Amino acid sequence: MHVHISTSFISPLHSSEKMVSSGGSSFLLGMLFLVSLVSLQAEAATKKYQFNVQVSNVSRLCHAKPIVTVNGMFPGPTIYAREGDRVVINVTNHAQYNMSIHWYTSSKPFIYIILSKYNESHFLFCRHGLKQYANGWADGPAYITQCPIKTGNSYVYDFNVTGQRGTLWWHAHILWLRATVYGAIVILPQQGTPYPFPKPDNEHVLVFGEWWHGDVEEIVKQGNSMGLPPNMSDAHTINGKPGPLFPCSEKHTFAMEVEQGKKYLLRIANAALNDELFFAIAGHNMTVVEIDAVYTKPFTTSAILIAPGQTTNVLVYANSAPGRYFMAVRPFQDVPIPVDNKTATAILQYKGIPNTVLPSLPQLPSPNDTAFALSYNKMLRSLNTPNFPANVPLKVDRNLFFTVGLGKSVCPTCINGTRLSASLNNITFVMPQTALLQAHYSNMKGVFTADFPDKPPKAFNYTGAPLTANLFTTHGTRLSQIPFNSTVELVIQDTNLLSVESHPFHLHGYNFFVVGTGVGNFDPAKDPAKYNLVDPPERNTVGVPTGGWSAIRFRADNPGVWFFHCHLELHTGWGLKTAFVVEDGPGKDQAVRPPPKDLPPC
Ligand SMILES: [Cu+2]
Repeated sequence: MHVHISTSFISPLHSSEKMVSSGGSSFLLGMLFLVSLVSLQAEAATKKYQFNVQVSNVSRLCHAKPIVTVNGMFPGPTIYAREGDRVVINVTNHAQYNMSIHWYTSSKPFIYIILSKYNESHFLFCRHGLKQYANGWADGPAYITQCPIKTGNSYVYDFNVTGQRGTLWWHAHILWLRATVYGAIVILPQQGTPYPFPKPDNEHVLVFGEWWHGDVEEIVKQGNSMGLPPNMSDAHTINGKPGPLFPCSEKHTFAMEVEQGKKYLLRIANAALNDELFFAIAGHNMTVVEIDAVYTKPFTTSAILIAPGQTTNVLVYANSAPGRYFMAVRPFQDVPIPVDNKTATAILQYKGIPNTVLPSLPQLPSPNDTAFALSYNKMLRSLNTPNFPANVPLKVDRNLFFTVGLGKSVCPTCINGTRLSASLNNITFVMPQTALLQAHYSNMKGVFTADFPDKPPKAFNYTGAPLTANLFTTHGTRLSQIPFNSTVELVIQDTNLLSVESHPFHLHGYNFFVVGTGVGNFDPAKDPAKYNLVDPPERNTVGVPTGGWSAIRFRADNPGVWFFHCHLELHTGWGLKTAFVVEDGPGKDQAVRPPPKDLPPC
């Protein structure tokens, strides 16, 4: 096996460097201790990790199966850093995969890993939501910013954590491998900088996921061969565990001990492949303080809604009667589309309470509770203080309007000769064979065209009666080109092609402000007057409401090629994606950096 060692692993950069390869709260305590030892050192540290991508046997729901893991852990290790740190992760791919699936059944945010095609396995990592300035080489989505890491090879993801603090996550970014290859990223505030909310006594990471009995890649392959959705998951999980409502799950239950009177910060990420989730804790409200690593105005709620790709930090006060309480997740799905509607649970347990006490279940919103979803999202506001301002672009240089729809594509081997697909502005995205960022950086012709239209080919009543005729989409690797530093407003409009549905859209390389959202058709004459341009939520993934629209704004000040896609793996795989080519700026550091020497070849 060839192992690539970057020179940065040989010559230490800082005395506070530490190679770390495990997660968990005990590790966090250890790291906090370590950091406290060097608290006099004002400069940023470098946090180094070794990620060995390897196959391990894991048992859930009475079935054992081999899964792809990082360092044999499921979920994978939590990455800990402080704002301002440099993070260096050497990813080595030991997994072997016989890949014969459509390679574009993959994608998503923070750290991603990729496995790929042509009977070879390749890995690629992408950090979800970390803003790599001019450094898309460390972003990770396969064939967007890099080619995959082949079996036996390594690649070093080297990036700085700037202007963000809170919780993000990382995941495989090829095929559906993020089903088991994911973990959290915890970004602590800079040394000596307090949280802008009451200091928690302790904190815990909760990552939600989905579990299938069978081999996920095989299940996806079956679905693709028929042109239909693959079987839905068999369970949801909290920290990889479905909880005691499922068979053989006594050992596979995440429990968190709390002490009466203390307060806890829960760092929550939704790593599920296809499900937006409600989360609630029996007997306890939650105070939302941060989303997608941006502080929010605190508000208290009995449940949260979190879409795949998103993260949410909440404060929980252990001030109920000492006992055992279920924490539970269940999907939100407000149209009649089949969904794995089973409830996964974990346990919040007061110190001293025996395990024999039966926990009570929380009251989750019902799965089709549209009103809860809309009102919850309206509560989200940026903190917008002098220290944490909301720099919303007030003037817009470029107005974009993208329709989101399902559709059909020709598939001679599929039932009826067609397969389900999805499109933006009626374009089903075709994945390239060369990474788009490489093609852009080296001016390679013939890989993509920069002519993605600013609006759909023709206007129609987007959210009227379901449209079931003329559903064939066009296909292309078409990107939207944006001049450096221009301000962009993008309205994402759901449509009733086959069915309306809620879509969580994720933009790489940027945070954006969700300045407006609504149900029905966006009205350019009336809706902008209702925008929140003062303290809108700032995030990297937005849930576009079912049969509605969301308007986002961002300043295109990060040059490179940045993936934009639905975070439902099913829809991404069907082509619900494109990318922005943000041009270089005039300044010396406003251009895409040269690629690292170890960038995997295609
Ligand atoms: Cu979608």
